[in-house]
Amino acid sequence: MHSIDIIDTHTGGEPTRVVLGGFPFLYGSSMAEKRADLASQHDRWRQAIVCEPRGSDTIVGALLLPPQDRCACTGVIFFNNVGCLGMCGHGTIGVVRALAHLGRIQSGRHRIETPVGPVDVDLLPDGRISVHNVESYRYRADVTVDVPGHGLVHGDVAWGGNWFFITGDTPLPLTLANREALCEYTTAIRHALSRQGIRGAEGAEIDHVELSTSSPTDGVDSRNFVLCPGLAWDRSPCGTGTSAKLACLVADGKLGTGDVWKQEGILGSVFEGSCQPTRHGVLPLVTGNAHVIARSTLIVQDEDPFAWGIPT
Ligand code: PYC
Repeated sequence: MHSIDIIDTHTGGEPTRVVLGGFPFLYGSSMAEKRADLASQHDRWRQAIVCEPRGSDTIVGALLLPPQDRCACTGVIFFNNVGCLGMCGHGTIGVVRALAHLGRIQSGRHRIETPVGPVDVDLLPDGRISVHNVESYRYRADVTVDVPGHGLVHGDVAWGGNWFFITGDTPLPLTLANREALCEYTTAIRHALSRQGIRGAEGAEIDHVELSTSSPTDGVDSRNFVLCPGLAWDRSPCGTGTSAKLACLVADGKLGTGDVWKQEGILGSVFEGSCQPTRHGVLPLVTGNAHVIARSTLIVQDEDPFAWGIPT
């Protein structure tokens, strides 16, 4: 039998399952190497933690690990129902909330090591959490993809810690009532990108699709709908998706240094984004909030036919 200690949080409705202990030792001298070890040797643990019957397609796991750099407060590897992620904005906000709940960090700046590099975070005096995300950039502008049943769809390919195809072309308003149709549409885009060989830098798969429109909400700049790699939609405004969007706005001259961009998801939760330009893109700052919703122990019993979860 195995016991895994967890804290569940949600960030604007999007769940993060923070794993505190009980996971096998991972080999590697960086979070990227440890993530590779997790994926090749311990994938059933990922599945046991986030997939049914203990989890769901929407849960992102955040495995806390001792950092390599002693200035960092933790290392983390994010994963979901189908595999590991590079970075996760809502998940980082959830991790900070969990660490604060445990009394491991106080208000102020902290560093977290991720597989795509170190990320600084601020636990603000008002309780909100800011993530200084990895450098984000637009890789290709105005790309056309032919989506069966929908025709030509135009968008940008951008990096925000994960790869995104971002488009303003949407057959329906971005509302909760339309979520199933929006999932079908973005899934069709995802498959068309793959079939047509449209990829990120160094041939990376584009595994997030972001629909982005103006917002009907006063004071909010934009509303998005993000399809995640496991084909679940992000309940939050997506931290890495917001970062990728900021990079595109700056590349188009639509956002200046220090301007605040308010980004909502279809549940109405809002992230505030701003950024500093760099030679290749931008350094995004994404601010949001998260809440602790459970602290528990997952049990994995050998005699359970679904001990290691149900694959998505
Ligand atoms: O907030 O970056 C994010 C994210 C990625 C996948 C789900 N949420």
